[in-house]
Amino acid sequence: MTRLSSLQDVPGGVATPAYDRDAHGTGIVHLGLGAFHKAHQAVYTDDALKAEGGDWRIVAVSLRSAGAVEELRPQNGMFTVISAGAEGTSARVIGSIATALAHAHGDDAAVRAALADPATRIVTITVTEKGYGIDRATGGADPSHPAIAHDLDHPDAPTGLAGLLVQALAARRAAGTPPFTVLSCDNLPGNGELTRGLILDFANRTDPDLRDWIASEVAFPSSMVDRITPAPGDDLSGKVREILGCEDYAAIETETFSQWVIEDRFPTGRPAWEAGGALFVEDVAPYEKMKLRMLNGTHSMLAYAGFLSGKRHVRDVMQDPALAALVRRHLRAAARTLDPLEGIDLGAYAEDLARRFENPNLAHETYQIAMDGTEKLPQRIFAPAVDALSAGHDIRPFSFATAAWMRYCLGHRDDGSTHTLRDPREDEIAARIAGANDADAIVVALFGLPNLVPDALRQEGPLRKEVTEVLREMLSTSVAKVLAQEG
Ligand code: CS2
Repeated sequence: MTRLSSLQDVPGGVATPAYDRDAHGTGIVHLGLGAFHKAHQAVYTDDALKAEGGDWRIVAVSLRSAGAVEELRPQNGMFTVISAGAEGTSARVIGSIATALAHAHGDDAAVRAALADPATRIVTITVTEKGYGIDRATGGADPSHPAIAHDLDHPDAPTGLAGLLVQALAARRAAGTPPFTVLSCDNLPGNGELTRGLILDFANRTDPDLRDWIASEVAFPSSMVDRITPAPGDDLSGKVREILGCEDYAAIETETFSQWVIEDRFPTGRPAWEAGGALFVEDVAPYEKMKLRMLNGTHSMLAYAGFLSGKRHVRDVMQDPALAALVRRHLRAAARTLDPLEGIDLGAYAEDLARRFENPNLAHETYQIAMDGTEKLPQRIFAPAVDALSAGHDIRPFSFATAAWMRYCLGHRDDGSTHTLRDPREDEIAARIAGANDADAIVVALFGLPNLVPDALRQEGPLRKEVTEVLREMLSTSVAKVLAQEG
């Protein structure tokens, strides 16, 4: 069977880029070429190119692995996005990626050139929470993060996000090239401001003048991104073959829903992303807080509770009445921690989220969401828990979610099956809980992880008490029993 490499290969029923790909130059370097970028920013950029044209195609960079690049290159950067909703699926071929580069596999000079190129006016980022290397206590760079440590030692041969951006900005400044705008698209609160703090601190450690130039010249707008995109499953290539009639090794599957809210601060211009439905606002913070606490917070809760009770996919969680009740309880509790947001009905938003989680045509693994808990829980669970506690609201849903994460940290389920945590702090977690034989000791061990749980939650008080109680119950009976009682 042939492989997707030109638009002539695509059958009539599948949408293709409605613009001449070769007529548009590049204007964006994307760092973190994964399924989410392909399902989100690449699609909005495809829409913008169709609506208004411009030299806004993407140089997509994978920082560590080569797989995504090897999949895209023989296909001339093209790939299929399958959108799966409860009503069925549709397919579309995306043409906005012009070039794919594997930084750690021989393309470092090409990446450096793309970042220095005056044509590059925006750098978008999806490196996941753990990719930044931010010290959450100071807001600066974390020197114990492997990429930060390496890049501080080798500023001329950077491997990570901060090192690459600072090197590129220094080169542009030296060449008299205006800087690019840096647009974080990861699920972090105030992602623009956080990235700015990281970059300024990193620059300051090598060149304080450069730090000041970045502080005054570079824009770091924040953005809220949303589209549930599972890691591609084994059955995807078969599905694509059926729809396209050819092979597409770079295809991805995502949900129909998509949202992007962006602060409109792009001094050197931007694509017409509004053509794809992006919303430009003055302040993204309330949207980001809503999405992180309601969608992502509930996702993390259901991932731990669901995975531990043998639910492979989010849709299976939603089929279980007790778990589905816990999902709705968590959505309500998270909503209560938010200020009203003009034009948004939080009750309707919660219902929409529950329906998206139910999507029968999307195979989103609970184990995927459970990954990197120490990077996710602070903004998803702990921050709203602090607010609920100080407002005197019900904190039970947050205590429950925290206990479920702790139970997950033990690395085995009630049926005896074991799992690796897939968390950047997994060794530290394992060392701390080794020998912790009961709920009290596990809570002491995990609440003691530096820079993780806010003091308001760690201290003796209602949340700590509830977390210990729920965990004790899970250990003395079973997760399934506790779910049935709690839901
Ligand atoms: C999920 C997110 O894996 C996770 O942690 O909660 O990737 C989630 O699917 C996206 O943020 C949805 O926009």
